Amino acid sequence: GYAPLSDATLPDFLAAVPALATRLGGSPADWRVTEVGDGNLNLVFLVEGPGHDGKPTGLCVKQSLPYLRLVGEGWPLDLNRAWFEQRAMALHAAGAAGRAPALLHYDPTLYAIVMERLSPHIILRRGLVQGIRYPRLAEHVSDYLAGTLYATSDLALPASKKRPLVAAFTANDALCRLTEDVIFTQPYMTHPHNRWTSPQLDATAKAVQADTAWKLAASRLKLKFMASPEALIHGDLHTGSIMVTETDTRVIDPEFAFFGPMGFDVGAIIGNLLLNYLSQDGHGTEEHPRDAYQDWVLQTVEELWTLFRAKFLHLWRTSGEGDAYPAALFSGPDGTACLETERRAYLDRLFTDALGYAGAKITRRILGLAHNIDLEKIADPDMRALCETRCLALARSLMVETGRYPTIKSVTEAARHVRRT
Ligand code: SR1
Ligand code: MG
Repeated sequence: GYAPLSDATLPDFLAAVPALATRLGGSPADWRVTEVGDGNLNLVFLVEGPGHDGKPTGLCVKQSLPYLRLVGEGWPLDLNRAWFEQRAMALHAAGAAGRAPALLHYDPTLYAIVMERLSPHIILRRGLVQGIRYPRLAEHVSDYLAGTLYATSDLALPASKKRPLVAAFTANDALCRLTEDVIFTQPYMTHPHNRWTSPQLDATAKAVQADTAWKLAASRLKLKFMASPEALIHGDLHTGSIMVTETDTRVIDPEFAFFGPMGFDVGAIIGNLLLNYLSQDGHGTEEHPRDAYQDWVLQTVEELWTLFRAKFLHLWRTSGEGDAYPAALFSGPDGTACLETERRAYLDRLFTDALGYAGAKITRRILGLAHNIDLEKIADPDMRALCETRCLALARSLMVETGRYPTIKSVTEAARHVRRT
């Protein structure tokens, strides 16, 4: 039966899987286990063994807890999220090989996933807060987004293959409802889960609750999230779900995966980068200003969207085998031109969705339950409140004033403008 693993019980679990025991090398007594989970939901263990060829080898084991770790046992949460995560890892690996840790084993009784240990990678959000540049981040994240979203969409998959997948992931109801509540609903109302760290935001939070245009925008985005099975999305692609070195980038933690709107993933990463950009004023000092770093963050936002768009279009032009847009209807020069126009319009719509979701992701990190170190690590409460207020201004505009943003440059310009306010 299920029981949470511990430093003491993990070696026996791994020893029972020959491929894992061989990979770690030595005997269970030689394996060093550390619980390192600092996320909101699960247990995460790193295991180090002597290796089978004299080279020390590590594994990472992630196990569902029957409750939300951030809150405790009072908030039960479906254990089966681990099943959705490992299934999404396998399906996404087909579209974006090498952009996630290798999946090594899944135990359905313990709801435990064993994967490659990433080293010396760190969580992207931590690197961004320290002001570290990742020159290949935009290239790698756009590979992941274009590869995973295209490969699981109706543009690439025949309906008879996609529909059973949509049905399987519909059962990830618990995590979808969590997102619907904590991202699209609670931040816009008085709710016991909400908190904000700066009392200076009290009036702003009240104003948000009275802002019908903002609440409508959040609800429109929520509806699209609930009712648009466009592709198998990661579902939680913030900067804490990406591990990096200066040359490598891996996406982790797709436990919120389900068939939803592609813009939700694209917007999640853009929103988190914009939030980081606006938080940097709380991390720079006179001796070590962050202005040049902030330029790099915005440049990364621009590159990420531009590369994603180009890669997605390339995949569609070169490998469309799905049932949408049947080739037989678009033959001849007219058909080809018409389909190309439609592809660009499709990406324009995805862009608008992504910006709305970027705004929603920013808002929830300031007024909702789960917050980010980007803002929380700012020691000066007035500076933190100023950064948060700027973030909220940008977030509202992205969600409500959708017509103001025809290009990604217009978004980064708006972020620069908000920073000057
Ligand atoms: C209770 S909210 C917890 C949050 O942590 C995860 O990373 C998701 O973003 C979720 O919304
Ligand atoms: Mg996570």
